Amino acid sequence: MPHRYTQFTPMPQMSGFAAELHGLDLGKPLTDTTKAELRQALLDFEVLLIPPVELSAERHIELASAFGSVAKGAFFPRKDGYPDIEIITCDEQHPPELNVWHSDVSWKEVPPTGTVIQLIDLPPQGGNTVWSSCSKAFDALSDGFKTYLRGLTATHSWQASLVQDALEASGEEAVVNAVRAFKPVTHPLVRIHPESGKEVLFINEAFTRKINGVHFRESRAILEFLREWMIQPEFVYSHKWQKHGIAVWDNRSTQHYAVADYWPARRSLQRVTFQSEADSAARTSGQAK
Ligand SMILES: O=C(O)CCC(=O)C(=O)O
Ligand SMILES: [Fe+2]
Repeated sequence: MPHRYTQFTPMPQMSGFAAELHGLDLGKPLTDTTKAELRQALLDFEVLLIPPVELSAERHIELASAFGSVAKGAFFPRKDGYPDIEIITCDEQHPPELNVWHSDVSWKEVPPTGTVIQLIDLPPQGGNTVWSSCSKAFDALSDGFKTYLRGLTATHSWQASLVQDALEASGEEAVVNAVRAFKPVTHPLVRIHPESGKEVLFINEAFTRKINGVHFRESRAILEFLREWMIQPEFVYSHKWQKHGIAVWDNRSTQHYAVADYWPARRSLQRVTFQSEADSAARTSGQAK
C-alpha cells in the first residue's frame, strides 16, 4: 500500500526513484508531520529533489536533522562558524575529484546515512549529479545470481582511491596516519536496508576492493560485471541543477557520481550529513557485518 503524503506531493522521476517534492514549504519551521513524511519519502524514493530556495546555514542543518542526527560527514572543508556544513568548491585551481561512482565513506564500519546538499554556484553548463538505485539494480538480477551474491561480503577501503589522492596532497604523514586510523572494513555485498527492508547491492567503484573468500579472478570479474550492471540507464537518474536547488540522498541504497563536464568553470555546493540510529544498531546486531 503506497504511503499517503499530506505535506507535499512526491513526483518520482523514474518508477519508485528520485522524487521531486512539490508543495514542500521550507519557508517555515518543519512540523513533526512534515519530518515524518520526509523520512518516509527518502525510504520510498531514495533521492529527494527539492525546488530551489536559499537556505540559511541553520535551516540547512534543520532540514538534515529531520532525517537523523547531524553527523560529521566526509572530509571536506567546513563553512566558517558551521562545523556541520561542508563545502565542495571546484574551480580552475581545484579540479573535480568526485566523478567516480561511490557511496560516501563506505570504507567506514558505519557509513553516513545520507546527505542534504544545496547547489550554491551553478556552472554555466553541465555539473549534474547522477544517482543510481542500488535496490533497483539488485531487484533486476536473476534469482540464482541473487542467491549467490547474498552469501558474500566485500572489503572496502579508502586506499588507492580519490581519498588517498587527497591525503597525498597533504603529505606522507597524512597518509601514514590514515593507514593507522582507518583499516579496511567488511560489508555484506547485499545489504538489507535497516529501515525499508529493501535488499541493496552495497558495493561501489571507488571503495570496494574485493569480494572476500573467492579467487581474486572471480572477485575481479564479478565486481566488474556489477559495476557495469549498476549504472544501466534503467537504474540511473541524472539531475540538472538550478541555483539553490536542494537534494537529499539515502547513502545506503544509492551511489552517486558528480559529472565533471563543466570544469574549469566554478561549481560549489554545501552539504550536511545525517546519521540514523538504525545503521549502528544493524551493525551491532550483526545484520550488516
Ligand atoms: O558534487 C556533487 O554533485 C556531489 C558530490 C559528492 O560526491 C558528495 O557531496 O558526496
Ligand atoms: Fe559523494
